[in-house]
Amino acid sequence: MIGLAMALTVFHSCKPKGVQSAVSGDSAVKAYVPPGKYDEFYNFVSGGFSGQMSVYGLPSGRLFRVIPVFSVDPEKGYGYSEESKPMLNTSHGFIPWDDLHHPALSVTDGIHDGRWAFGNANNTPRIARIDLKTFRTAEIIEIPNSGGNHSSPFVTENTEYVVAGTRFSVPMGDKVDVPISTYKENFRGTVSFISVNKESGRLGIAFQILLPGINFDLARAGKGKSHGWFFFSCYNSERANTLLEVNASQKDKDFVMAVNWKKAEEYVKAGKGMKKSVKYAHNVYNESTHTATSTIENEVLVLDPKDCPDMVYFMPCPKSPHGCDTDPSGEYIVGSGKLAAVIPVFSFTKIQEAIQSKNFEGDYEGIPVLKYDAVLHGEVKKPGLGPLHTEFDANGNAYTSFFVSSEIVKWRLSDLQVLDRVPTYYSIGHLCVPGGPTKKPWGKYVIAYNKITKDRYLPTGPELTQSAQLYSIDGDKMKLLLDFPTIGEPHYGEAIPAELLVKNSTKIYKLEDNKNPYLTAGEKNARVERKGNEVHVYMTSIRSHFNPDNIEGIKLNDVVYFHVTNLEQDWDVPHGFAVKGANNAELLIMPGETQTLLWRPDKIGVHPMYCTDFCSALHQEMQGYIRVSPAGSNIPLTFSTGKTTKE
Ligand code: K7E
Ligand code: CUA
Repeated sequence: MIGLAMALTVFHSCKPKGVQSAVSGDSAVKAYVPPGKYDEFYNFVSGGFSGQMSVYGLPSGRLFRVIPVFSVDPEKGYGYSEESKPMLNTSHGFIPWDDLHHPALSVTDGIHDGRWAFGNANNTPRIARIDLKTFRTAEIIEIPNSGGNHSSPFVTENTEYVVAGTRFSVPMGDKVDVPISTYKENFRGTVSFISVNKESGRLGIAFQILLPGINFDLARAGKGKSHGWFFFSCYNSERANTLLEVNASQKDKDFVMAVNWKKAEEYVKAGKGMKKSVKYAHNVYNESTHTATSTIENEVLVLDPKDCPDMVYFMPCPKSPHGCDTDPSGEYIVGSGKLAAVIPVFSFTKIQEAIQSKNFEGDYEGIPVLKYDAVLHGEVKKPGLGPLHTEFDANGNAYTSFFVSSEIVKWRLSDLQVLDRVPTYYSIGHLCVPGGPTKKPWGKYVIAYNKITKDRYLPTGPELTQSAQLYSIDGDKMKLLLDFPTIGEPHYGEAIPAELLVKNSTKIYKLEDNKNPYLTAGEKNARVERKGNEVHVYMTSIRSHFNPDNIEGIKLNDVVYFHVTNLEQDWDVPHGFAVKGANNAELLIMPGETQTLLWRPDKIGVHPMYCTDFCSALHQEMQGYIRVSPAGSNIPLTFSTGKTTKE
């Protein structure tokens, strides 16, 4: 008896007070995907300061893949293989990390088309394009004249452009070495429109718009009737350069900025753009050579609203705006002031009328400011505290996240009535309705990406897992179904029906299409070549051996390149490659692919190498040796596989 009572006490005291599971009835069933069954949606979620993007199944919350984007990933050799290193090149040189906040999925006619995902690098401004056939990063473009690419990478209705709005305004051009106290005079902001090639997806900076020195936070493209427009939230219209928590919260209202990008295109055509000399890296991964190249570009086209009337307008928005979201019809633009007590909803029709009748309250640094009341559809009253982001379903409802009051609030776009609210555990940032930012929301769920985990999971030292929560929205009331942990900080996610991706998923790279210059086309071509102190090992891997697997005649101070071609042509049979003492990472080589590891042997002796990915019953036998001799030695360069040991 006593033993049992003790056990119970201990059990209870393990679980901190205040934890609520709040699930009921059929919730478990709704989130349960039986073993061997597929999820209904892919959820692409940013990794925040992990610099990666992760892919989960919904409704199960199961983690499928971590896609390295802006950060090196030794698990996959990304940023470690010679072929992938150029992906992380920038105008500052090789950068192994960044902070990815927002995934955006490509759309055609405003509907998910399953072709690409984009992600933003917040710290060293860049945009990445991920190929959804391979779930790999295919391209990264750096954004010049930017100081923190937060307002990014949102897409237009046909993925004509992805945008990049600078979070920090910075001095630019010839006058960059200036006192910080000259902020108002010398600091400027930009928003960039990055074109996306319809067939190849290839990115290019089409133009930038030069703006006053405010901070751009988030953005959404117009769609439907507002196609051709882009909306950006801005804060720090005070243009403070220190202690922004106080100094950038002085004014009652900041802005949502409306950009007529069709008009901007006309100005570009008419030659209104100024060519500015800049420096930025453009990195592209070539699917047939399996190799990335990095090019440094030197010029960008800049439009100044002074020379381009009717292109940019400001709308007052209370107070320190964060999210800025357009509804599926394109009529409503929802602002979210972090410190505001209401949610302002703007009407695109009214914006157009106000522009026509020049219903301005004045200008801000030469850019017309529309009258708040003239462009307002209405305000959602007493919705909650600290509204951040809004997503939509297909039935005219909006779902807004509230950081401070830690909840999701459902409200109706037409009459702005609050319909339902559910708590989140805890302090939600972004939220995601599958298809929520598109013209055709798939609905069914809303996912909360939380900022604070606190007592939801078993403790893991000072830092707890990051966390997301899944709610059903198919009834009148939102219902919590599931908590699931995430990798990195899950700022935002987009979800897409699995069927849109499954049929296009790459299974192997065809060997006959492999144009890597270091390809070893079949075992008979395996060889080792010396060029001065460079040694090139042309190696193959197939279950379950390397060719060659015995190499001699390598010398100290040699620079050795292992070019490993995986000869397999079956789905899901990668081979790995690692050599003792290599101070980078493994290679993980997909079927039909060639990847290269650079090794600078620093010790005399015989160095083991092996396959790192369990590939067959005889995976553990997939190994070999490399003999390293002194620099002046005359051991000849030899290589073999299957030569028997001398008795
Ligand atoms: Cu709200 Cu960087 Cu989109 Cu995080 S941001 S929450
Ligand atoms: Cu190849 Cu293990």
